[in-house]
Amino acid sequence: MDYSHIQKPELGYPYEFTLNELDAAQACVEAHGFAIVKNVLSDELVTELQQSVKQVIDPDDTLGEGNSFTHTSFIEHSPAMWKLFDHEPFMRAQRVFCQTEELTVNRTAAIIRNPGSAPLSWHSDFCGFSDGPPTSSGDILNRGPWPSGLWFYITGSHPKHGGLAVIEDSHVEDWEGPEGFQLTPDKRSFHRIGTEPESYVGFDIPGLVPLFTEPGDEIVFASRTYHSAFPNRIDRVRLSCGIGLRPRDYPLEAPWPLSEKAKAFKNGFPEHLQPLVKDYVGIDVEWRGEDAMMG
Ligand SMILES: O=C(O)CCC(=O)C(=O)O
Ligand SMILES: [Fe+2]
Repeated sequence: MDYSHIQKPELGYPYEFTLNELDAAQACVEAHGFAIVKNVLSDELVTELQQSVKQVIDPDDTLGEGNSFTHTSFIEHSPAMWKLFDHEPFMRAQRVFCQTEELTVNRTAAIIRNPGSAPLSWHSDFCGFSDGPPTSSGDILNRGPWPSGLWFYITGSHPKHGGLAVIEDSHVEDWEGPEGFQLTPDKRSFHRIGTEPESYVGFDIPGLVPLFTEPGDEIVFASRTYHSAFPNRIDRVRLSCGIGLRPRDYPLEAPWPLSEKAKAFKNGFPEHLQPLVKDYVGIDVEWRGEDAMMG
């Protein structure tokens, strides 16, 4: 399927904002579950991040056509990403979106989607739909009210280029799925009514908003917002990266030990930025809670 015909939608409300309109952007995230902030990164930072994502994930360009890779602790490997914390426009925006002055790094990622790569299935990153004990790293890191999406699509977000799509108004607690669909039993995705309860892949959904951004723009979405990515159908690699932040005073304990790499990252972080990583717990994507083992 080719998605190059999809046009940027006119919604009944503004959802693109400048750095001088951060409160309005946050109001849009609260009302509709997402917003775009234009020109958060300088061209220089965009170029450095593009180079860093390639260098960390696929330095020899061997990932191969049609393939994707997600790095789940990117900041531990990318000094280029550290520069964002000294970029005041970025910090100012994150304080608004996390609704606090005191932030800590929660989790970070970088993704390469090569030409020919497949669409992503629809999902919410939120892992707090059930109250049980944690079973995976997401259950620890994605259970709070902070934004799940604080992303930079540093080669741009477009439907033909593996861009992001969200479902407007899907961020609220009692959301039941798009019209004609129902949530999967774990509520992390949805499927067409009358079909198997498997995460849906496709872009024919009521409420879908394809996001169009330039490389320096930030895409913000709320904790529960359902989202997906289009396939990359152009001859250019899609690169993205993001820093998830959370309020520093939110109690969060990780059951996994801090890896050597995470320790080195924290120790090597500049002195004046140490408060931002003091409570960083790293991530162990292999970690499984006891319930997961029994189940
Ligand atoms: O690849 C994308 O554009 C989105 C990635 C995503 O939603 C995720 O990693 O949870
Ligand atoms: Fe996601």
